[in-house]
Amino acid sequence: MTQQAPSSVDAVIVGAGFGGMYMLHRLRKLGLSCVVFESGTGVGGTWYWNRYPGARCDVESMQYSYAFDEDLQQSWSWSELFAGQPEILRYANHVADRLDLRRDMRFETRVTGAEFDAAAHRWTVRTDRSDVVSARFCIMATGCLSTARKPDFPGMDLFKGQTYHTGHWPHGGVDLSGLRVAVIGTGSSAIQAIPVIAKAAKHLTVFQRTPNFSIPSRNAAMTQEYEHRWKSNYPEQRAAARMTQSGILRNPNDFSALSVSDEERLAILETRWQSGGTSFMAAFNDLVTNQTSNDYAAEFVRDKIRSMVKDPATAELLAPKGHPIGTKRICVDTDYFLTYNRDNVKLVDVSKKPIEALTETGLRQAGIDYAFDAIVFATGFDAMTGTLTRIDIRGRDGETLAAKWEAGPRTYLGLMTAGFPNLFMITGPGSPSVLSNMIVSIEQHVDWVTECIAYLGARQQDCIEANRAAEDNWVLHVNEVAYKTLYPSANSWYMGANIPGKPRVFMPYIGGVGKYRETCDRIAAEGYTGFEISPPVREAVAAE
Ligand code: N01
Repeated sequence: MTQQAPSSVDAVIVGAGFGGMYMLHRLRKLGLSCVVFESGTGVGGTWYWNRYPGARCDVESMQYSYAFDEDLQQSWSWSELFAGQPEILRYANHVADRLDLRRDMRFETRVTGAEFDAAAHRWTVRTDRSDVVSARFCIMATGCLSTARKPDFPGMDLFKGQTYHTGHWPHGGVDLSGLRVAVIGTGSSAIQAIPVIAKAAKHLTVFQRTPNFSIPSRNAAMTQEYEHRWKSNYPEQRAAARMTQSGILRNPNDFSALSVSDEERLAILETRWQSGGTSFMAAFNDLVTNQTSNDYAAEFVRDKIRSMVKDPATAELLAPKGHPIGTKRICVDTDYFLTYNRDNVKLVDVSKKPIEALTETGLRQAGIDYAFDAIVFATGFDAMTGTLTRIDIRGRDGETLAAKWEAGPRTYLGLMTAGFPNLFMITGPGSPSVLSNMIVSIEQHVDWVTECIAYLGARQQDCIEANRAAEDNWVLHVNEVAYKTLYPSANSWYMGANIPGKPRVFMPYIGGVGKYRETCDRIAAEGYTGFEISPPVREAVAAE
């Protein structure tokens, strides 16, 4: 049974993923009363929802884990280099037990609205269980990829078989054995799911609109030696990771792909390919800024695809040509391309002839009727803004967040947005977020928010709000930095391109985790430059 929420708290936290969990822990330590609302039945966020076959993190587990608690990081052991979803979810539950987090969490409860009362300096937060909670702070730990999206093909309700979305996979698992299965989409989720589904299904048809670059993960069982190498100086390694570009220690080479001979370039790319994972993109320092350098790396991967996939026509379809490598989220896989050598797997190109409709028995594309028992939508998310703008958030003067962000998200540091005092975002648009190791960025944001709230408390101040001019400058800066790279040239979800009608704006901050942290720390040390801080309402009235 989900307990009734308290009617008044210091802070409402929305979401019980890694962001919401750590936020609750920090604010409790500060002595604040909190309630966390979570629409799922348990903690874990992304790792609670994304239970599709093959789901696994593509950042190494020794790095994709909380760093704030030395006992926790020393005592927890990962079984593989890249943990699978079930293990990461066990870890999230372990942390929730260890810190006794669930007593302040209300599950199966979705926040539907939050309204700021400028006269009282308080938020009124409403849920779909009719809770009405008054709070001084409202913290959106809602995740960047939490609103799953299905295309609206005609006949969506006609299909009589089973349909699934990778981001809302049934908790009991799905038995696809012996079935004719369709997967729509070839992003990170599909690239992980397809090899596993292919092994179970009688036949698998993959509908691909855009091929993606993918690097083998080279996942393996964790060895004691490797674990010890990390744990013997964990705090130092974590500190070093915090100052990198991506929040991941991955030995970046600090020279251009154009500064070496053809042979050396190939050898370096081959070494990165063999060691596996996203560190491939750290082979040279200009892969996402110089088109020629990028072309070398992209062609290298295309050649690998051609060498792995036996049918030349299928290989050519799988070899991405329309965007620079890395400008859509680089994928990491286990046997993805080799899966297309199986007799029971077929690739269908829908780039020029889109899926026309779902039918009672399957789907229609290019005038052909395909019959399936199950259709898997691996079609992604309304990323970064979708979850926030679906909540009826009303700031000062009743302005809604959805209206304010109509032409694209506007934030100061990805932490706050002007007109919405005491509303914080964890890894919001305008922060490194999805371009980084999410746990590193979550910890940085939670720490910053906690220290900011402590600062207000220590000075008997009540309210903090981003200043519009500072926000305008930050939005400008986020754009300037993005347009120095090749990223905006791709039709990616970073640009909102996967959602019809979504403004084309590069949403995350690409300036780097380390530099961004320094900026946030400097702004806090200067007394929160670019923010307006105000005293409690009674004092403010008395001073007038
Ligand atoms: O979603 P996506 P995802 N007809 O948006 C296609 C993180 N993640 O769930 O590219 C046909 O990347 C769409 O085609 P196109 C990671 O950050 C992390 O896979 O728009 N196809 C695309 O191929 C990742 O980037 C991990 O042309 C349609 C696919 O669906 C993010 O989540 C694992 C279509 C959607 O790909 C999202 O990944 C998994 C249509 N109408 C995910 N509509 C790890 O850490 C959409 N598509 C490992």
